[in-house]
Amino acid sequence: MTDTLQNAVLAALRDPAHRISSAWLYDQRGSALFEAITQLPSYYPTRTEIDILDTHLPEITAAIPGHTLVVELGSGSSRKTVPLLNSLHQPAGYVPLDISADYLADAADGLSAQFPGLPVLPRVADFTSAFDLPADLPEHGSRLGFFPGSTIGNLDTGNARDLLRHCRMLLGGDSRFLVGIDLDKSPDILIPAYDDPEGVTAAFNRNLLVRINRELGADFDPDDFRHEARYFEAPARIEMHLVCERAITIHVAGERFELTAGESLHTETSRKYNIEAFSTLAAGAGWSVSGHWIDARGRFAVMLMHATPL
Ligand code: AVI
Repeated sequence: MTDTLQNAVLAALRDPAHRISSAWLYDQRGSALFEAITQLPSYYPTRTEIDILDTHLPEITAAIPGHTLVVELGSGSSRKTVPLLNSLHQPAGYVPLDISADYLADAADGLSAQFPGLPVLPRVADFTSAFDLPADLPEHGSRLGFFPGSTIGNLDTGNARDLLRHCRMLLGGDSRFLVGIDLDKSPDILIPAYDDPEGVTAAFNRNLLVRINRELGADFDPDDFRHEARYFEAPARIEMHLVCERAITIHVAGERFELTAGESLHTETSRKYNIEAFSTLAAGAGWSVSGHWIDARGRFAVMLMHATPL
């Protein structure tokens, strides 16, 4: 991820692909809009993953040793973390990692209140570059990485492999990794999930434009862009774009850019895996799949992996 919004926007506008990391979608309003997306009837991933965990957690956690330290990437919603911690046998501690210090502090406080006596050790981390675990963790004992939500799908293949490998190194030889992935499916289901009739995903995407005007003093009209969700087959993915409705000029940070009608900013990729493709990716990063659980409609999978020698 580029270090500042200004550098990311300038790099995206200079490059003909106009691609910007989806991490910039998540300011305070963007995070609230994403929360609203997870409640939409057409956005199936969140509730499908929760259903899978609700149904299968006893079976999943039976394969995980007691006294394991849980490291969650994304310090997620307690709707997923609480049942996991409840289902594990005497977890040794909980380490939530998140890019937002505020969100992290709230998540950590909430968890501490619900699990008195459980060591909770939050840590700010950006998954698009190398990150560390807190220094004062117990040296011994097994570790469980938890990366729900199919957020791994927002990384391109190389970055996803790097992240899996980095987690393998941080978590160590006696570790497991529980990862949620969204499965490839018909565009008839995927497109409405990323372009809902209520317009919440459109607002989430266009919030980036509002941000650019507000934070970088740019002067264009966000209404000149429309939200578009595009499905591609190989590799299977949804791309979110902000498409220019007419030719416009953007002034930002002392530079001037001309965009023609139909040109778009590519703001997010959301990979849709199948079990085999994800297992192969993970195998190249030191993880072997020991089990996977899929909902009855075959939409989403929770993958349990164990560390293999690097
Ligand atoms: C966070 N991430 C897994 C979401 C996804 O489905 O790729 C982000 C999102 N973008 C639009 N809707 C949801």
